[in-house]
Amino acid sequence: MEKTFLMVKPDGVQRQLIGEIVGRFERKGLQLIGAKLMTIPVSLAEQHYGEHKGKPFYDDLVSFITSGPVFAMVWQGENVVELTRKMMGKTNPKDAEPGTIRGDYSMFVSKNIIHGSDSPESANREVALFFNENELVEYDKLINSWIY
Ligand code: DGI
Repeated sequence: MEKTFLMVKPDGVQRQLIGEIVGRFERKGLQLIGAKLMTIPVSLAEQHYGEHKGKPFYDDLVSFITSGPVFAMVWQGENVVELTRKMMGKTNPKDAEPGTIRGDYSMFVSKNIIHGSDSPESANREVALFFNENELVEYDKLINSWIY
């Protein structure tokens, strides 16, 4: 089953949106297999956002993501990467549709409350960056026969 890395960013944690965001993915039918509240060290933030190094917003992005706790998660399901990107909405909340997480709860591109891997390849890379194998829990979700 496909996996993805999702993270409620420091603004989402401070705004008490963890439960709301987790609830949306649960109700969709996705399966949570790993989660932790953590403060990201600068070195991990730089690896995670390596593709943006050199861009004008890079330094602010690294300071923002390390500024307070995040809620890091691994979810699995069929096409979970594409599905969760759709549920998150566009990167800039001004373009994110109502009904999406960013569209419903955020106003500004650098405070867009959630991160989600944008391809199965980046999902594998990001899951491995944030989680050890022994932090991921494989289990049968009995309700799956009513979902798939
Ligand atoms: O995968 P996404 O988070 O949707 O988007 P991304 O990987 O292109 O960018 C990572 C984060 O960097 C994004 O969630 C918010 C921030 N960002 C992206 N583009 C801009 C930006 N921040 C500012 N201030 N300006 C930008 O143009």
